[in-house]
Amino acid sequence: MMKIYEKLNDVTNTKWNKKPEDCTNHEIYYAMLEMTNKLCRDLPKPQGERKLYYFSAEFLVGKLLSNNLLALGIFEETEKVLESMGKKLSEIEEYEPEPSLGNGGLGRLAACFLDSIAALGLNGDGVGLNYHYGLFRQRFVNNNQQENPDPWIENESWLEDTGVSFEVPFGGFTQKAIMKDILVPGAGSKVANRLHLFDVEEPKEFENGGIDFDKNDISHCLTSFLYPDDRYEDGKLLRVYQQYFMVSAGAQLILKELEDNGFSFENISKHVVIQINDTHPSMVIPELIRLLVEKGLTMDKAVEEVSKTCAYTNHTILAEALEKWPISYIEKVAPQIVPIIKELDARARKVTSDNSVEIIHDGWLVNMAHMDMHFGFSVNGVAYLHTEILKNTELNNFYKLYPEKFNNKTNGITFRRWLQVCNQDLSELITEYIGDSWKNDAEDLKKLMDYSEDEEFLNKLLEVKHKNKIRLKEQLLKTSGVEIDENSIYDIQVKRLHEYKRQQMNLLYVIYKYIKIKNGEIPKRPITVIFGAKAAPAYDMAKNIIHLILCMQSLIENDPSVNKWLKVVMIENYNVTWAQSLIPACDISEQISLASKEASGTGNMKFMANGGITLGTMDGANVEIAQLVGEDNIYTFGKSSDEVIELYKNSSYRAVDFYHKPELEYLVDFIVSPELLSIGNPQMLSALWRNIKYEDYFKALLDTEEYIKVREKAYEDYEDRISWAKKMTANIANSGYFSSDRTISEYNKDIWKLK
Ligand code: 26V
Repeated sequence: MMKIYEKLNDVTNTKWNKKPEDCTNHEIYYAMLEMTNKLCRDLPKPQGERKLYYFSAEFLVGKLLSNNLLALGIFEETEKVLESMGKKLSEIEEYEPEPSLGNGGLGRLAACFLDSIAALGLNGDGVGLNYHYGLFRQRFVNNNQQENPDPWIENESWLEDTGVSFEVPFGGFTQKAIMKDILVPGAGSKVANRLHLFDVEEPKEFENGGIDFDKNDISHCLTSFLYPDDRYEDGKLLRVYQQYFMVSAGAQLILKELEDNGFSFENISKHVVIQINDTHPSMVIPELIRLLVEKGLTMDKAVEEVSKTCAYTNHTILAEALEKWPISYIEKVAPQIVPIIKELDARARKVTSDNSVEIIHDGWLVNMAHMDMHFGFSVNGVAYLHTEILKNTELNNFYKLYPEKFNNKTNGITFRRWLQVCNQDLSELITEYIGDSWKNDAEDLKKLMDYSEDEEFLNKLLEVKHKNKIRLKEQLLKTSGVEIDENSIYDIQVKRLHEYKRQQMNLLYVIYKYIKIKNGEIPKRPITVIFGAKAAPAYDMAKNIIHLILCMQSLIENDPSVNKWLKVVMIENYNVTWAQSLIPACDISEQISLASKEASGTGNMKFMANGGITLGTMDGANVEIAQLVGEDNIYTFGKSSDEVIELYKNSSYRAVDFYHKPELEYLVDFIVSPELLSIGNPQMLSALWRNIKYEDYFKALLDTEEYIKVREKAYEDYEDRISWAKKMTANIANSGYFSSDRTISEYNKDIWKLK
């Protein structure tokens, strides 16, 4: 026993001269924050001659209180102590602000990885930036997305001052980088790692307004927002400032720690491994070379060592995300690394005469991923299919040059947050039947298959799902006044808004169903279609899609002939906290990207582990889900990735031909129907309509017909509750493969080689 009450009492007594039971929930939150952070601080750092630095522009850590209590092994005891005072942990946690330090899957993956690295007791820290206002807070105004600052740093927070800082040399001025830490306790390992977030000394304060600001005010605004609007040059330059700031401070930290440990810089690759998460941190390669040369290494030696230190993860094949920066920008931000990038380009040109793999294109454009692949020792994709596509098509020229560098690491999620914390009832049910070894090894969830025909278990499983659906209903009612029916099917698509993810195709189904119901074809059971998504502020088509979701929500809500049977709910400001209530309540998980475009997906894994049944294309990790659960336990549809790749190669997809099919035309045209035009913005709706009809770059219409059929079939199957519960069981039982503990063990075995 930890004597939690005494520890809490110490804090509340010192802080406010009160007993815990006399504190408000808000006070208890601060007291628990202080108590928990102290317990984390008391944990030793993992030992080892070799250390991982996970560099990432995003760490979407979510709320940390429950997670950290669980890692410290005091979650249940704390709950009991709070209960004895008439308090609930979930209510106290409402006072914890969620840091929005990420955009979506890439950032959440980094957070799951930190959790697993610590749980496995591995010596590895995260390196990133301390954005004060996050991505943005989303509000809906007139059926449109409005972006506001999303502050999360209070006087008392998980951030710790370290007293450590570095000078980052920008062209024309230096900027001090202050290092703040968030502690990362490992579940069961009794050690804690750190997430190092670098910050400027005097960050600008934003009031409640929008997210526009003076992008030239680098020294105050560098860490204001993640991904400032980069339509214009000042925004693009600010991105480069952010990236260089992060990697220069991170590289200096690495050298400081080498020195503190008495290791020689010559041996850096023996003691350090850097994982470059997407291309945002790629400048760490030239920066580290520069610093090592400053320390006395020859250029040859520095290049050789850094190449044995850095490993690159690719998270997407979408061209827009594979960063290329004009060398003139780098010249302005960090002129000292330009000669090194040129040197690396020259060296790469000696390896091959193939210009397609050059680092500097046409003498002016730096391809960050190319630098990573030439001067890193590992290149990995994030799901089996994605890695195959990288090897065989997108990065084939690099694969031919360096086949030994390529490897797959299928993504994973931490079951601690995504099952134990977010779905306590399901966790208890699982433990009641198979014991709790699954908490240490998620593969043990397989034991649940022994109960896949056990009606008592299956009924209990359905009851748990129902309870979670009621909980979500109550939360929605409280936060937004929207009322949903717990006996309806909860069909959920939550993820970044992007045309390739095809939220617009989901909407075409909603339109289909709306028209059917209007025509008197009532479904067997009401359907609740839930969306959650943020659109990048400069991505107009994504905003048009959000607009259509909100207009459909309003149209249906106000139509008494339909609203008993169909409901659309768009979650405002979807984030990790929302995900933790939505995922346990989900019946059907929409994973409907255009095949070949979703590198992996990780939401798909979270839904699976919580008994949501996937309705999806054979894309990303869906392919692996399908393989694990078997065809009876997933609904798949759509053209294969090979077929889609072929369509792009031949430019042979014509949206308008699909549009003219009688099954589709009336659905697409509904976007500009009088009903919708009277609710929404005609320009936005017509732009979306025109885009789908004439362009549809991500081929939503290609799979719509089949999608509608399969979705109808899933709804029909749902009515046989016991056989549905069997599908749920197969999904939960086979989800263990997607534990990020497994993913991290593979990274360690194949790439990092720590311990
Ligand atoms: C793209 C963009 C585009 C708009 C402006 C800001 C911005 C920032 C970053 C990116 C890169 C997106 C890369 C990404 O998030 N990939 C996702 O990575 C997940 C983790 O591996 C994976 O599960 C998802 O399939 C993949 O889309």
